[in-house]
Amino acid sequence: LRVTTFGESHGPAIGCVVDGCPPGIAIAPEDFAHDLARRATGKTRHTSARHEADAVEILSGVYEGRTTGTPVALLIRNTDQRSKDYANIAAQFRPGHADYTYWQKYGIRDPRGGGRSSARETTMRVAAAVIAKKWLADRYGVRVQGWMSQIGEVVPNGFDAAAIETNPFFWPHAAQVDELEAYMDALRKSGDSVGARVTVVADGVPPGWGEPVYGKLDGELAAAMMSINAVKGVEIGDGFAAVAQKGTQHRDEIARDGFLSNHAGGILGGISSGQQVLVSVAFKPTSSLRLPGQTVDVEGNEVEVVTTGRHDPCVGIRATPICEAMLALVLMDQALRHRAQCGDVGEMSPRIPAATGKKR
Ligand code: EPS
Repeated sequence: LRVTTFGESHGPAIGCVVDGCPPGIAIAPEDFAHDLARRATGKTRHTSARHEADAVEILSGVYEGRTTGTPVALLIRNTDQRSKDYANIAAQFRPGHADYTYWQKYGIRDPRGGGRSSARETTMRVAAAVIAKKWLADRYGVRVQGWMSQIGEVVPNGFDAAAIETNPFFWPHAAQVDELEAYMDALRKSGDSVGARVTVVADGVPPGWGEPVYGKLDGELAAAMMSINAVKGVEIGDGFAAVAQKGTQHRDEIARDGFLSNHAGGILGGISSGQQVLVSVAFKPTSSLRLPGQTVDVEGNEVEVVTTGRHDPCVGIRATPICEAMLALVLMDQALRHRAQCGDVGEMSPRIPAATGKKR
């Protein structure tokens, strides 16, 4: 599976090409609405006020409601650009922003809405993954779900999966939502931004997906998550906490009916173990701030930068569907690769039954 996106935040449209989809996947323009709305701006006061309909046009690869096996091209037209917001920073670099590196690399950049480095680009990842989520669910019963597992210093002090979709933060503990609303209101008033952590899991992944050395499932997941704008860290399973663990603590012992723990995050030696695949992603605080900061302009003069316009005080708030999308796309790719090499799951012999067992 190959996915690429195109388009800029303030250009006429954004889009993606999803190449390598099996034929016969039922897909209609309205299938995209749910996940795109989960990611969109302008839904609550805690995210950017830009209003985009995010209506998907299917340009190719689908005939009479089913994928044909040819590249699927999806397009979303931008409708709410306010490019004058960027006039004052067109010749300056926001500290902490890709403005600086784009300029150093290319010597030219589209400053409107951050151009290609805008969070707007993630829309098409979510759109592409609607196809992947559908295929994974229908073909293998794999289900992908994410939630916000930290914002600033605040962590969930309870977990209820049913709470995740009932609040604007994808927070898994309803009793804390008022606290988060107040936290975000104070942050927005202060003009500052904050980072966040998002956790995504995939249930129902059979053992065997991923390649043992090059193309490891965890390696591909890390690369996919790090390719999301604003991501600074990725952990699989216990991740960096494994540093302080003993082997007896970290190893996931195996009983006849399943693993007894899941410190590995469902991946051993780059290959899925049949347990829940667990990935956690760190988002940096947004760098577009109205609080003045020190920087230079394109001539190298020291200047003070102030970013006006509509910005997310925490990009992590909208990141749950984006991380889900990257997890689903990587899993679909790995499933197809596994199938190409080893045949379908269950077709090989002999194997012990998958130890899907208990979670941590
Ligand atoms: C963004 C700035 C805002 C956000 C945008 C990401 O856009 P603008 O400058 O045009 O008001 O709304 O996010 C989206 C439009 C989106 O769909 O995610 C930025 O600086 O990254």
